[in-house]
Amino acid sequence: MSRRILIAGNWKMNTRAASAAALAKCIVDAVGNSSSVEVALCPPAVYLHVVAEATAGTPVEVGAQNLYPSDDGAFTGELNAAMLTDVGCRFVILGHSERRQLMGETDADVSKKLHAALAGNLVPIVCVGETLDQREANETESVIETQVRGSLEGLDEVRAAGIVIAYEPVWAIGTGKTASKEQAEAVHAFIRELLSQMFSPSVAEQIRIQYGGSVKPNNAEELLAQPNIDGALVGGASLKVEDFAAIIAAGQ
Ligand code: G2H
Repeated sequence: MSRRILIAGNWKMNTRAASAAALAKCIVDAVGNSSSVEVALCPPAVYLHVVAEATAGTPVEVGAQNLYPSDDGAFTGELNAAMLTDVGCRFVILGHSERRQLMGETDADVSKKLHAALAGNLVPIVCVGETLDQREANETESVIETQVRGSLEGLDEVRAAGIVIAYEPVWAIGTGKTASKEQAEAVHAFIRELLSQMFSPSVAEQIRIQYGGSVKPNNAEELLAQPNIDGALVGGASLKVEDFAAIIAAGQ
């Protein structure tokens, strides 16, 4: 089955209101009215409304970088799924390795967020990935399996089909080192087989698995040409219009 390529820009903690609006407008112009590739921008939460306004009525969609898994209440500093959809989000990135490392997020946390996202009609982009030490110790598959099973705990087949997984080897994030197309495809194929066992072969065929980690214009085409790579979660290069547009073009 053919899965639609999803290119998402993870702006992380970058931009200001004016530069976020300008960047979003430039990307809207670059994408045009129709695109075979799905494109989403994930700005810092305070600029979600700015980006939602700049992309309104266009094919470019908006995503958040995190959520808190609760209804409204006494959770100072947090944002829930209802708030994110209210400002125009369709996607939410969950369990990014920076949050796992810096904020101590666990697979159990990611699972709670995943269910909150789905209950709130958001499409979760669930991030998994091994560190360099783990890869060198030949633990990549066991680490990924633990993260996928833990992060998707309690997920049923019907809802599973609509989620997105992002494989982001930690050693390739923001380092300029990219997994080779063979390394990336091997892990993506492993994840798809795992999803097939967890849910069913047909559900596994529907789940999009993005690659993330120093995706640039010069490596996007070969990565996106792999049979189990269904898109890219792009950090640094998503902040440069020409680079991000070239990555989108590579997925067309
Ligand atoms: C990985 C990626 C975006 P970068 O974190 O999620 O960032 O492309 O800068 O490695």
